[in-house]
Amino acid sequence: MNTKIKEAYELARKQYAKYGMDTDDVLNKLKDIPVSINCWQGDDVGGFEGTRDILSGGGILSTGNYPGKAKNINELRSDIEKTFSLVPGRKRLNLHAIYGDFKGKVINRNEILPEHFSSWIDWAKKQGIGLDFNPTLFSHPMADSRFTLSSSDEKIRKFWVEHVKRCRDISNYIGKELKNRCICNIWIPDGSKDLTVSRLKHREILKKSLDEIFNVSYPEKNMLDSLESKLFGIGLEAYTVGSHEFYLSYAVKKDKLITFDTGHFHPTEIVSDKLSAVLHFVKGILLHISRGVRWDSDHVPILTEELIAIMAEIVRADALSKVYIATDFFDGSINRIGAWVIGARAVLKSLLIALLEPTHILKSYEESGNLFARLGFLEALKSMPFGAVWDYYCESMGVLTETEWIDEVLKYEKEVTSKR
Ligand code: RNT
Ligand code: ZN
Repeated sequence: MNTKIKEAYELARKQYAKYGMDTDDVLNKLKDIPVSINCWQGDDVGGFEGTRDILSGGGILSTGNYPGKAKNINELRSDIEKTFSLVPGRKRLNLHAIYGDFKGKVINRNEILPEHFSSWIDWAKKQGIGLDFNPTLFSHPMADSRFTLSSSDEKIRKFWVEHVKRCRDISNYIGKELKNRCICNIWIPDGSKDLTVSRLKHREILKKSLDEIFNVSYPEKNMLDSLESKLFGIGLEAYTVGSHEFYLSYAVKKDKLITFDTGHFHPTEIVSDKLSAVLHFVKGILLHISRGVRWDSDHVPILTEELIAIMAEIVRADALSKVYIATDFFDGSINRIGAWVIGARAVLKSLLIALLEPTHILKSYEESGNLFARLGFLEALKSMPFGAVWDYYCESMGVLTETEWIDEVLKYEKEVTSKR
């Protein structure tokens, strides 16, 4: 252990102890909180179906053409392993259906099977991690109309119902094989660009499709379902079928998880305040941590005030067992492994800050009506030495500290990704 890091940690430890916080305890907790990292940052949401070049449309668009992106399953796994080595603590991998190991065959979405994911399961076992899953209802000719599960064309609707059913079955298989519950998150790109008259009709069709899909139930120890809403997307400016109110109502009624993607609300709306509002009514919350810049742009998460506020809300509500933390970003304009590491580490740093908060002191000020003191203490916490705790955590987990990891990514770029 680097002595400077150790010394700085000892000083920080004393400072936090003054406010009743045990940093060793906090780090012990932090290392067991899993973060599900999205596989699709590695190849701009491309996948391995091998039937198309680059995605557009469907509401998903990764911009940038930085060289070296993973072109096959081995390259993607190697990049994920490099990323994981630079992120301390428990990781999971969040897969999309298009990332199956199809071995060069063209397998349509309504034909995918658990066996297409068995090499991912073997890989996950080796890594000692859990997997999460997502049906892919975009970037496909059957999604060109921009209506999938809510389509009034029965052929299209049935096709997608079948796809999602199979994805739930695959999720169940993954959870069972890994003995580690898999969350299956459903997001659809349905909606339209301009004023839509049959708003109710499409929502009724979506409800019917979901009811059909959830007709089959799986053991909760293997899998849980989550539903992800959105306000708008490219080509969905006027109407999104799966809106926040729609899915929240459905999730409450059918005891499903609700997914909050931090980029899926009005730019001034914040997810941190939604957690405590819905927590008592839903089975759980899946977070998609992303950073929207002016819109749902899926930029790399960084240590923003809102990200810290989200984690603080989870910790203050003692809701770590009901809130599942996942990332959802894709930036193809910078080194993709660097992007992954920045995003994942920002999530962990914000969690660390939240866990280090002496909430009992803030609460006592609040309860005694001492509101200037509450605000003053919140301000004081911003300059507490969490960085020293973070560096110590990285070192003790055998992971490079801040700035050091940058050189490691540059080295990997020189030796591996630049040669692709
Ligand atoms: C789209 C949703 C969704 C996707 C991934 C690829 O707006 O955020 O979660 O980003 O499924
Ligand atoms: Zn998302």
